[in-house]
Amino acid sequence: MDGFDPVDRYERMVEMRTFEELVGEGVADGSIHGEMHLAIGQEATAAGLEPLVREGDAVVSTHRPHLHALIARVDPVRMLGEIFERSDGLCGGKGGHMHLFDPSVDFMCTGIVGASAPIALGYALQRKRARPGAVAWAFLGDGAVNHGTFAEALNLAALWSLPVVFVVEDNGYAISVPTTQATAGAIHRRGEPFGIPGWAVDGVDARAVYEAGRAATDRVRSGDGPALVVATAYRFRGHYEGDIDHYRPRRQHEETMRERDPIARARASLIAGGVGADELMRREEEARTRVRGWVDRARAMPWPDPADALTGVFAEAEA
Ligand SMILES: Cc1ncc(C[n+]2csc(CCOP(=O)(O)OP(=O)(O)O)c2C)c(N)n1
Repeated sequence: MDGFDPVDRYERMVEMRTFEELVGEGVADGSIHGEMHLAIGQEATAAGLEPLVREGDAVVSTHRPHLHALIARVDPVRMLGEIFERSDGLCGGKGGHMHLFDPSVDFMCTGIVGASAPIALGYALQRKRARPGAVAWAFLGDGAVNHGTFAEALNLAALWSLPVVFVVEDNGYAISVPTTQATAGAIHRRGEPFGIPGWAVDGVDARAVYEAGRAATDRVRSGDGPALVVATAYRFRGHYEGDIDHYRPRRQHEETMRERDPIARARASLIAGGVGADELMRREEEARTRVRGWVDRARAMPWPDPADALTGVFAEAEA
């Protein structure tokens, strides 16, 4: 898909939010175990970049990976199968939501904060050598930019002129620590000493994200080296499902969610631009129905066989 179609992007954001909400329901009803990190509030970054992600690219994500996996064209049903711990999930139900791995589209994620950047360099090096024009996308949170790995990755990516797009999603917090209390300077300028240009963009505005992403990918795909995009948004849910979230005063939190809701914002702008409310409602309903169908199919997948517990894991090699 090329170009930016605002109604289509709106529908995709509704799909993304529904995906995250239904996964949240799976946590609440006890179907999903372990820590769960949702990206509700951050949809415009993924949806804005999606038209720029091409077949042959690689995408490396974080502990908050679902929307990145969707734009990397990971099969949503197999992803949900993994999240719901089923044997037909991407990794046989053994990885769970933070360990999604799909070699068929070169998507992976990692729960190690700061690791996505150096890992993406490997994918980028392979692309530079064997797939000109393809890029590796490295997604990071604001918390990750203060890890040494980020500076190391910027340095090597610039030195080797690797085709990598670093995308930092600044959602305001690293767990309970506000970005403002942990991070000096402007994140999008972190690449400057290495000659890497950066774009700072409102991550609640899908079109703005698309425009910045297009400028960044134009550079990277033409072989001029890496680029950095920093998208600022607001994390609606706690750091993980169940986080008591004592660090965000309730009234301020509610207000910020109202102001920084990418879906409400896109809807208002579409209506102001003359798109009919009926058309949007139809699109919303279609998106929700589609995601409910994915979740139903994933929940209907079989459970892993206990006899297979040791296959495909390190214990197998040790046995
Ligand atoms: C190397 C490492 N240190 C600490 C943690 C624990 N941890 C998990 S998520 C997280 C915060 C990450 O914040 P950020 O990068 O801003 O991403 P966000 O959760 O906001 O999406 C931390 C400290 C970890 N997983 N890995």
